[in-house]
Amino acid sequence: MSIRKSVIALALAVPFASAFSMDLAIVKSIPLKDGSVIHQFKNGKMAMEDKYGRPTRMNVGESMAAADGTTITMNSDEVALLSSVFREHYGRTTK
Ligand SMILES: [Cu+2]
Repeated sequence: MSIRKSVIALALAVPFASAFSMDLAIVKSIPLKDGSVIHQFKNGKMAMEDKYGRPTRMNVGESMAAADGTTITMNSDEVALLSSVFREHYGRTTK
């Protein structure tokens, strides 16, 4: 495929991707001290990824220490949503 054709193909693919990911979009991923990561979705909700890269449960209201020293309070526990994101966007399956 020529470069020009590839660019056009990409331009056509993007609107579908963004329409799909409207609810699933992660706007922010914050690394924690213990190696896990908090993902914040576009709607403001959060989900945790453990240090092995798996979506993991956490209690709402629980505080976590971010790698940069700040404290973050869990406002929601969107494990299922994070699992979908991993499946759809990264091709990873979760156990
Ligand atoms: Cu958490």
